[in-house]
Amino acid sequence: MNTRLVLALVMSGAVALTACGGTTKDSAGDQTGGATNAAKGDPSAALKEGLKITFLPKQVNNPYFTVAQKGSEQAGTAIKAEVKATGPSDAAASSQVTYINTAAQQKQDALVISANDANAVAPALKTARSQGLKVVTFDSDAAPDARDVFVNQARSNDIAAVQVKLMAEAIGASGEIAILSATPNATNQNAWIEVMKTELAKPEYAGMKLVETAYGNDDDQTSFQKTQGLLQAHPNLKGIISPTTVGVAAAARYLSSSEYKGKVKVTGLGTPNQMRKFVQDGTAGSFALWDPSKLGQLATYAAAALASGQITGAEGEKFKAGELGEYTVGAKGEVVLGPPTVFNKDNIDQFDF
Ligand code: RAM
Repeated sequence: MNTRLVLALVMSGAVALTACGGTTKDSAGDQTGGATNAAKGDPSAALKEGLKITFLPKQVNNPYFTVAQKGSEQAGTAIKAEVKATGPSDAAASSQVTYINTAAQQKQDALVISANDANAVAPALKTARSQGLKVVTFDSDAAPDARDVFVNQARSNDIAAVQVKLMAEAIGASGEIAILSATPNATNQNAWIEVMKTELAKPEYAGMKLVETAYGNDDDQTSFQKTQGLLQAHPNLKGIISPTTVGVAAAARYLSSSEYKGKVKVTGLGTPNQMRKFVQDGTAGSFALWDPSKLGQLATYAAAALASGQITGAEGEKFKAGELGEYTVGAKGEVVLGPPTVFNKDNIDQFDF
């Protein structure tokens, strides 16, 4: 798999090659963040066995998080930790609060969470941390003073830039485009959208005009309907960028059975397994993502390193993440998995997630 991943990354051409397992990577942060820990960890401290780790995704019925959960469980098995996955069925701002409280009450050692809202979860996270729980955000950050470490899937700038580039390639850098996002409060999508707007202001994208940003709330049906709404509201629409695996699959499904198939382009962040049929039927060309399983793994290793006292979340600390190699905590308590991968008809069959 690693060899094929290397090939695919090289073939993609759009991204640097560092995302494969087994390599050693350093990271530097680019999102808002800030580890509050002044104390340094003890790198020689042994990883504790029997750690209790709660895995809390934005929502449980999202295939992206199912894959991330598998990675978390895989890491848990490797380090003899008990990983318990739980979470809400919707990605609403405060839907995770009760799960955070429960993790603290159950005296879990660490919480690995993709936050639905940076601030709505913060008070519960702070209370949990004051009771000894270590908090790792992954995928979507919480307020920096409410967590120890943020494991980012890739640098926000890279994630945003690749999507604008793919759309420009799809529509000849000309025409109206829309964004179909997740929830309006999602830290990750909002960060990417801000950078996309900056990208779109560059001279090479002067022919592209962002006419609307819609929110499908990471709900399949809502995203499907919002796609229909965008197409009706903007008869000259040339493309939709959906920086969410739920949104991009719903948008592609709508387009694939509509008169717009192949005419209105779609790209964004999708899982290869959800997007395969739309690439094969010509609805979608290229799209991007990282391996959610590796993201779940890395976040869980970071949680274990924190709970074992190896790291505190301070910049420069290093920890081992099993087969993923060694990682360094960057500025603002951020650890970066690696650059995104671009998928298209030539490489999509090499991926199974
Ligand atoms: C959805 C979620 C997740 C995001 C991916 C790309 O599954 O919104 O947070 O990282 O899309």
